[in-house]
Amino acid sequence: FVLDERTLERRLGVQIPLPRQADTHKGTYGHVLVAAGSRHMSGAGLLCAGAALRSGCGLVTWAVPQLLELTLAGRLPEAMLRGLPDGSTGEWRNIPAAELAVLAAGKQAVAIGPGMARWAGDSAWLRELWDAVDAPLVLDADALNMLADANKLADVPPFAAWPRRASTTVLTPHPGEMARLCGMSVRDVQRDRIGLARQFAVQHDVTLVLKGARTVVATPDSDAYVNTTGNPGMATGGAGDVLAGVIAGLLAQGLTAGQAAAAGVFLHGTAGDLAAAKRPSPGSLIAGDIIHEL
Ligand code: NPW
Ligand code: AMP
Ligand code: MG
Repeated sequence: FVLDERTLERRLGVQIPLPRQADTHKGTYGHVLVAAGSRHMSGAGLLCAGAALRSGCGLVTWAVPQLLELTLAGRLPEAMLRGLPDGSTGEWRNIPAAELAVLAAGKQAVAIGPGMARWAGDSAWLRELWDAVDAPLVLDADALNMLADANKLADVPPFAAWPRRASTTVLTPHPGEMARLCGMSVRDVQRDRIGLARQFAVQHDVTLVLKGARTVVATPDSDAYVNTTGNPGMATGGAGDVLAGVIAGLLAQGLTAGQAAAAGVFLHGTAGDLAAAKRPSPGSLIAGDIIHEL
């Protein structure tokens, strides 16, 4: 399906902008947990949590390695900041998965991965959260690398053997991450984007967002949507971190995984188009501009 406003409304039942009733409060719109950012990539967390806030959810808690907490305090005042014990490294590798699982309890959506970095044994860390988190889950960037690494490590079952989650899961790979997940080259990923995305979504029972120009959203029931919005100005660091936050923000408001992924991709591209139109050239667009336009 061509992913435009008409498809969103008629096929997916999503009205843009999302309706907001008068007699509601922040609890009505859901609480997102963002686990993103580390010592050298705190910006990825800032962008992801900031985008979740702009997507209309009621509350955002942003979890970071404890070393970063004081530096980041006040950078995103609308989000609640939680530093997790990191052995004073500023890295996620020392934070027990159980610490994050405790924070995830009671949230309506959880986004994991942007700017998290990779470490040996990371797949077991993610597998613990895969089982422990009850809420809809968005996995991006380094969380996707952890899934890919599961196919190589001896002490964790390959991703295909992981149990089905009770709730929904959205994966948001760019072609490089998709190549790692599928054990193939970027060229092969790009050869049949729709076919590969659909096959992966069905096989793994996830909603798969294969990013890039004309992002493909594939659902576990084998539907595929090709986005019509976005522009090459969005080929800039952090644009994907923003998308992960948008999708989590929409999930927290009660949209299904298919609705949230499709609407998130469409709105993220629309915001990118509005941002590009305001610049003298698309090349001067930066990821934070996309958040402003949301
Ligand atoms: P090539 O060689 O460039 O053509 P990585 P990353 C390929 C964080 N960030 N079409 C690409 O190919 C992220 O959240 C933090 C085709 C290359 O092989 C992650 O945690 C920021 N190929 C971490 O950095 C801002 C494509 O994928 C590989 C493609 C690493 O993420 C930046 C590169 O991917 C960043 O968001 C496409 N459309 N897109 C911050 N401010 O804190 C990518 N590739 O190795 O996964 O590196 O995406 O930069
Ligand atoms: P990431 O590589 O994770 O930072 O994600 C980049 C984001 O920007 C994704 O949502 C892409 O779909 C989008 N993007 C990157 N390049 C383009 C492009 N040439 N046209 C449209 N969207 C793009
Ligand atoms: Mg990315």
